[in-house]
Amino acid sequence: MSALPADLPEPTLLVSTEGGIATLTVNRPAALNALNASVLFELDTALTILAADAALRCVIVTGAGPKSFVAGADIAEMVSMGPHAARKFSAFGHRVLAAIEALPVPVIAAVNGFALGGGCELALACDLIYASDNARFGQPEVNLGLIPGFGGTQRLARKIGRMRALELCVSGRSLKADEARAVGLCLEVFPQGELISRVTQIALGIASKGPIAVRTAKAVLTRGLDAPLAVGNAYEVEAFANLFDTRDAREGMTAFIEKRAAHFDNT
Ligand code: CO8
Repeated sequence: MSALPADLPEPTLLVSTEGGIATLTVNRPAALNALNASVLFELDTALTILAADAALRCVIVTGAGPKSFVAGADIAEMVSMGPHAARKFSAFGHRVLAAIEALPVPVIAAVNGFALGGGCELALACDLIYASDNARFGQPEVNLGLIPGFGGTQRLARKIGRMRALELCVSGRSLKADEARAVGLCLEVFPQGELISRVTQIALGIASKGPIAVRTAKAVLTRGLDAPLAVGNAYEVEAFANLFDTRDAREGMTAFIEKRAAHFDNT
C-alpha cells in the first residue's frame, strides 16, 4: 500500500462510527470551526452516506477543540462574495441543513462552546441539542451588516418563538448555556469535560431501543408538525399499525411479558 502524500489537507470534518452511532466533528479549531465551503461539502457527502446506512441508530454533531462548536459561517470566505455567490452559499447551506433534518435517525448537537450564526443554525437543524456550560448561542450577523442565512430566521423562531428569535437576530446578543436552556434552545447543560460522554450515553440509550420504532417516531413527528393535527394523528395511526408487522415490535412486547431484555434485529 502506498503512503498518503504528506501534503494531503486535514479533513475539515471528522467522521467516526461505532455501534451505530456516527459522530461528525467540524474540524477547523484554529478558525473556531467556522463553516466554509469545504466543511459544507464534506458534511454533504457524509450525510448522503449516513442516510443510506441501515445500521445507523443516532448521529452526534460537535466541534473540534474546547472552545467552539461552530462560530458561524467563515467570514473570511464570505467577505469577497457578491449576491450571486452569497445566494449559492446560502442555498447550499440550507440543502446541507435540510439533509441533517431528513436523516432517518435522531441527530444530537453537542454544543461545546460558541454556536454563533451558522453554528446556531447548524444546532437548530439537529433534533436534540445539549450544551456544555461554556456554550454561547446567538445570531450575531447584524454586527456584520447581515442576517442569518442558513435558516436562523426561520428555525429559531419556530423553536423559541417569534419575539425571542427576533430579539436575538436584531440585537446580535448571545445567550449563555443556562439562558439557552431556559428559552428551550437546548435540553440540558453539562460540565464542559462531561459533554461528549453524557451525550454518548444518551445516544447509546436511543441506539438500544427498537430501531424501526425510533425511525418511525422521528418520521411521524416531523411529518405531522407540518400538517393539521387531524392529518398528523392519521399519520400516527397508520405508522403505529404498521409497526405491528415488524418482528421487533413482537419481540419488544413479548420480552416485556416474559420479563427479559428485548433483542431487536431491525426487522
Ligand atoms: N469566520 C472566520 N473566522 C473566524 C470566525 C468566523 N465566523 N469566528 C472566529 N474566527 C477566527 C478568528 O478570525 C481568529 O482567527 P485568527 O486567529 O487567524 O485571527 C480565530 O477564529 C479565533 O477567533 P478570535 O481570536 O476572535 O477568538 P475570541 O475568543 O477572541 O472570540 C468569538 C471568539 C466571539 C466567537 C469571535 O471569534 C467572533 O465574534 N467570531 C465571529 C462570530 C460571528 O459573527 N459569526 C457569524 C458569522 S456570519 C454567519 O454565520 C452567517 C451564516 C449564513 C451565511 C449565509 C451565506 C451567505
